[in-house]
Amino acid sequence: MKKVAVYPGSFDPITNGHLDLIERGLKIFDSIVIAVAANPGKKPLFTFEERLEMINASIEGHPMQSRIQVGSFNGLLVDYVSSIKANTILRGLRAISDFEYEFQMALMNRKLSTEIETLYLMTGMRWIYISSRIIKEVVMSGGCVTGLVSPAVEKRLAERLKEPNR
Ligand code: COD
Repeated sequence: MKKVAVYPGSFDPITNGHLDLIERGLKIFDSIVIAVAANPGKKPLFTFEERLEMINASIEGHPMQSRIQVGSFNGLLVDYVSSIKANTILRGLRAISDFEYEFQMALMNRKLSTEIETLYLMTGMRWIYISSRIIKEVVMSGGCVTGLVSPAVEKRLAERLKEPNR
């Protein structure tokens, strides 16, 4: 039986930290489903369609692309995981600051479904300081994020910066 993990997130936008986690996850799982939260708790900068488009553009041509799927969900994550007959949620940990939220989320998801386990991978050292939030902050303040996100994401961020009513 194929081992499938669901990697859920806001991906607002997807960064190289996310992509590194997916690549390392594929050493353990046969395939990974990137599950984009249609309406994440935090108000996203990018629409759902834009976030999906940036993910697809970022994995386009990746050597492991055939083992990466992109999905989306509304409502409870555990319901989505069950609906695609998976039983593992993959998440990343950068620093102690991530731990409290991730711990709470893993325990709540286990309370909601005892069939689903959450697996954490430590960030790659190169990406330890990268988050979607900090990427947006740097770009919106005129900084350069080359090498920290895919070229497609960098382009989209630059376009958003130029929009008059942002
Ligand atoms: N290195 C390693 N990991 C990283 C890096 C990096 N540089 N950057 C981000 N990550 C990890 C994050 O720690 C996280 O594990 C994952 O990548 C995704 O990150 P984000 O920021 O894109 O996604 P989140 O944390 O906003 O996603 C939260 C969800 C949308 C998954 C969550 O709110 C959810 O499941 N909502 C649905 C409602 C629900 O079921 N709630 C009950 C459970 S709390």
